[in-house]
Amino acid sequence: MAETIYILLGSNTGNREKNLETAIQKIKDLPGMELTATSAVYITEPVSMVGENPSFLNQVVMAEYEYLPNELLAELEKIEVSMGRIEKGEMKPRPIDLDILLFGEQMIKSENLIIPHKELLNRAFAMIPL
Ligand code: PH2
Ligand code: MG
Ligand code: MG
Repeated sequence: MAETIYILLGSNTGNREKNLETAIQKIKDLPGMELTATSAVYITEPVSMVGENPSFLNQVVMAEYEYLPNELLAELEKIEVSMGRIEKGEMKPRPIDLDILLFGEQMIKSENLIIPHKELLNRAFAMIPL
């Protein structure tokens, strides 16, 4: 049975609008994924990042997804890498960051995945588009 999921997109290097569009297209093309809604695009101040950081564009997409949280995580990481993400650290500028905010009503705490996203309630750049 498909689950309703929400993914936060964030981009703060390169052509940020285009990065969001490209990432959304790649999300749409994933097996088992049916995109159902996209939020507005928000220009946001970088939060808890070090040094000079350009502002972010943030957006949330809603979808129906047929497979498992870990499979989604692996697919999103592949998209990040295909779009030029080098470092996984939180603090570096990135062409695209894809974070799973919610996965149905599931609560997950594994080594590589925490759902709901652990900072969700602290981050206006996620909560408002959500
Ligand atoms: N993501 C972060 C840290 N800080 N700030 C904004 N405005 N938008 C983000 O997406 C963001 C951030 C970690 O992934
Ligand atoms: Mg993030
Ligand atoms: Mg991330």
